[in-house]
Amino acid sequence: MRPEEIKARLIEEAKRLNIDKIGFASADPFLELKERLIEHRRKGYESGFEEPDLEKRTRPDKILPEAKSLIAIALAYPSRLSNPPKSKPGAYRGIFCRASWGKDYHHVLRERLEALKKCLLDMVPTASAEVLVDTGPLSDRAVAERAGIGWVGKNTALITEEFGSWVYLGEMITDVYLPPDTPVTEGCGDCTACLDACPTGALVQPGQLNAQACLAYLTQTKQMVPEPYREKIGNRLYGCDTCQVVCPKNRKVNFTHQREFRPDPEKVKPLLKPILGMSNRQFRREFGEMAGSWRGRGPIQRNAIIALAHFRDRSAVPLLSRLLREDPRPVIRGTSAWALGKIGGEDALTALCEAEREETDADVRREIGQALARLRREEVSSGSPPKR
Ligand code: B12
Ligand code: SF4
Ligand code: SF4
Repeated sequence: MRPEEIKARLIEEAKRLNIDKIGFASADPFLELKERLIEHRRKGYESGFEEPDLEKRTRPDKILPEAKSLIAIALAYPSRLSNPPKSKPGAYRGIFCRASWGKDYHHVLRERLEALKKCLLDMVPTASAEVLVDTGPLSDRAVAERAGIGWVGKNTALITEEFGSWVYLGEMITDVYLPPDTPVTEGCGDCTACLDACPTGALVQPGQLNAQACLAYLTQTKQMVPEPYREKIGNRLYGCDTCQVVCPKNRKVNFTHQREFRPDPEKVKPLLKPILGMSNRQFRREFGEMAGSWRGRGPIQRNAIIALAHFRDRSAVPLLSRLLREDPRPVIRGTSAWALGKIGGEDALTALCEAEREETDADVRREIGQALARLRREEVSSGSPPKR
């Protein structure tokens, strides 16, 4: 078969598979990206979730010898909840980012790409092909950009004309030559809405992100969130959508045709307090299908505590006091101490004083000390006599 025919057949198959966008590119090394990645590492902007081998990240032939072409795909996901649950006093909720709504996209895109690969192998039985979604070494955005799926915006997201940046990306590397598509020339123009809206200044310059300061990253770490970022996390349980929500290219964009990504409002905006009582097994049963569960319950529970502090939820004080006293995980105890210091009140103060006597972990003790100091400062400035 001629390369044009193979390509046309793949495009047809992609339509049948309900793939929203498909593009083709050469598998040449990503030389410009390599320079950026070196600079990125030098400045300490990596998240640590990226493939560490920069050769692998920029050379498709390091993954598939004789690589000739890249086939990029995009699947659109929803951006709005049609029936969001309401927050009530004492029944506050957190939020999972949109990239975690519905079924884990890794499985969905992988299935579609495997079906596309089968179609390719039916046409060229001697072909080799490798499917990658997110966890592979290549930059999915750089591949999609080269294949004409969209352009990379100042918020670093790959933006498509039809679906904005609300798309997941994946690709196939193959040793079959396929005629490449042309990259999109559209761009952001004078707009700077994402740079202005980012709560932490993580977008250090147009198109460049310091992942260490990005809330999407910080919600996924397993250790204590550094103090200056805790308040900024707000009620985010996983990920951050701010720089995409403000993007004019996403205005009125809400595609719900991919059934797998339709959100269950109770799961993507869950009540905070029940999350804190969940065992590993309960957590997996409740959230295991979502992409946002990949780090386990620890980070989500830590973020739920931060969210309760954000809402200054006094009704959560007994629960937070119990976690501070009894939870075996120092991160949960330390974050609870911080939250009690934020929420304040007589009961929070009592719980912190008791924990100060019992706690042995140095980091948790530091959090307790800082929380107590904050509450005592507030007592002094409000004029009430110090109680302990
Ligand atoms: C590590 C990682 C993260 C890290 C770091 C993100 C980042 N921007 O670097 C963290 C945890 C913060 C993260 C967050 C998110 N992620 Co993420 N993440 C990845 C992962 C695994 C690697 C990305 C990477 O290598 N980053 C390092 C940078 C340097 O590489 P890059 O972003 O691919 O590079 C492009 C641009 O940044 C730009 N660039 C880089 N440096 C410079 C410098 C200058 C001067 C300029 C102009 C441009 C520029 O050029 C590259 C393209 O040519 C990819 C999957 C993959 N294998 O590619 C998903 C991926 C990028 N993530 C994705 C998503 C959905 C998200 C979130 C939206 C999730 C959320 N709601 O919380 C946020 C978005 C945050 C943001 N503004 O980027 C999608 C993006 C889809 C899209 N439409 O763009 C991907 C592609 C996963 C997928 N397969 O769908 N992510
Ligand atoms: S995801 Fe959030 S914290 Fe990260 S760059 Fe975008 S707005 Fe900033
Ligand atoms: S908000 Fe504006 S600058 Fe940022 S990505 Fe969207 S169009 Fe580009």
